[in-house]
Amino acid sequence: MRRILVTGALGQIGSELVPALRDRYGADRVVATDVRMHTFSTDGEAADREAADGDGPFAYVDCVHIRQIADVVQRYDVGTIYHLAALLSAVAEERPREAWDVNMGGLYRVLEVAREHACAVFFPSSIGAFGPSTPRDQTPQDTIQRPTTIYGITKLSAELLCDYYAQRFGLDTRGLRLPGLISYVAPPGGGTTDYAVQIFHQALRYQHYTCFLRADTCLDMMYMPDATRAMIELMETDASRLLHRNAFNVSAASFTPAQLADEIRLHVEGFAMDYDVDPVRQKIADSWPDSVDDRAAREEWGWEPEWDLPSMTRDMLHNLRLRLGSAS
Ligand code: NAD
Ligand code: AKB
Repeated sequence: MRRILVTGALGQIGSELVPALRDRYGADRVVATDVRMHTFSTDGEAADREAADGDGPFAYVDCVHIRQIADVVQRYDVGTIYHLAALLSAVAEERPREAWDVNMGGLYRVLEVAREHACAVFFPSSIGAFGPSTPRDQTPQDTIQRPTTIYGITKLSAELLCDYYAQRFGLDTRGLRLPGLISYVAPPGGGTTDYAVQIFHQALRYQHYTCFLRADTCLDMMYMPDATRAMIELMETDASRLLHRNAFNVSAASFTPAQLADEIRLHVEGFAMDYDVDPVRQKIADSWPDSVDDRAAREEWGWEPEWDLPSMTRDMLHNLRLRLGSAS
């Protein structure tokens, strides 16, 4: 089996996807890469700053530099790339030019290297690829997509670019439109759905959280173990079953900040939440669907979420209590 490369591997998703891939395929089969470093020596070119971090190979790769991607793909005989590197929605809105360069430039270079070396590519799109004119409830798989954020514009363009490489060059590109992801291993990287992670930390530390979205802002969410499993299952599916290769709607739960706070309150006595709405992130959230229809994913490759709001909340609090050393 040729190796797997993960870009942006030290982020919220990569911190759990890399271990999940290593458990499944073997530690030395999965090369983690990022522009941040676990460990590195300061001499030599950036692309050569490389370390085996004990769990498996790690290399510095800035995905806007095609040579750095190509070197690692060649050196490790990579056959599949999970391309996670990107700027998330709130950060992208602050730095739109960088967001375009990293999100589009990075994907374009990954696809070019994949074409050269016949690699399969996984691309994580987002509910951000939809916009205010998209049907809001149970958003269909195939529908109007006119995103109004730079993040959404890069995600929609990326979906189309992945389709193009599949149709034009026969590249095996696949992807998911992920909802907001909730996890306790690594912090979220600057998105609109980050409140749904921060709330757990603050609830345990201070029994209080000030939310930057309005109480009634409904968005699709998913627990990270479901998300990493979905990515691996999609990439393992026989290609002949896939009609929507690059942008499957997937969902596990859909809720508002007020509903999440009520669920946490069942486990954290006295937890209180107030609101200090951030107009930028609220506007982004208001342009996204309340919930998506993921029947295409269920029918074409058997997608089935395992975690709902109550089970995810229990597990998050349990694991964070262990991490904070206050198990009770
Ligand atoms: P994150 O911000 O936590 O991590 C992104 C990683 O990319 C970081 O470690 C960062 O150092 C790295 N990076 C940034 N610029 C880079 C570059 N030029 N070259 C290489 N690496 C670079 O993001 P995440 O939450 O892990 O998301 C990963 C992907 O999944 C992104 O494409 C994101 O849009 C998508 N996604 C995430 C969510 C979510 O809720 N986390 C939801 C939908 C889609
Ligand atoms: C963000 O809020 O930017 C991400 C996403 C849903 O794409 N979590």
